[in-house]
Amino acid sequence: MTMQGMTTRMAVRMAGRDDGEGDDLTGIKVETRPRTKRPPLYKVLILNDDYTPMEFVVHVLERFFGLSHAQAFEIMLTVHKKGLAVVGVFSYEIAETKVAQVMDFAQRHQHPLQCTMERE
Ligand code: TYC
Repeated sequence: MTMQGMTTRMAVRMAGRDDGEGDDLTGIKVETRPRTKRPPLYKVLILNDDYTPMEFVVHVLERFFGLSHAQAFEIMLTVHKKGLAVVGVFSYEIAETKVAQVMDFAQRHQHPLQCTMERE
């Protein structure tokens, strides 16, 4: 092996190959590039139906999504006219909790209001 070849190999080994991997000279790969994927987000949707009172939906949106009365009324009307609307975007756990809270609250009041989540 030539000296030039040796020098190049050592340089490559010590500096890595610019592929995000290092080498600690033991031959064991060392992660140098942080691989941080952001967790997926989930849309929480409210669906229209013919029976749930408008005021009940407005109350649900204020209570569980922290919306003002005006914002809640606007979203309720969108659902009423278009069939559904996104009421918020959350992590999986938060979205799941909101859906469960709304479904439980609607059921306890004997309204058929539906709330679901969908990956963004
Ligand atoms: N369509 C219902 C009515 O006329 C009102 C309503 C709005 C129901 C939004 C559900 O998610 C909903 N009483």
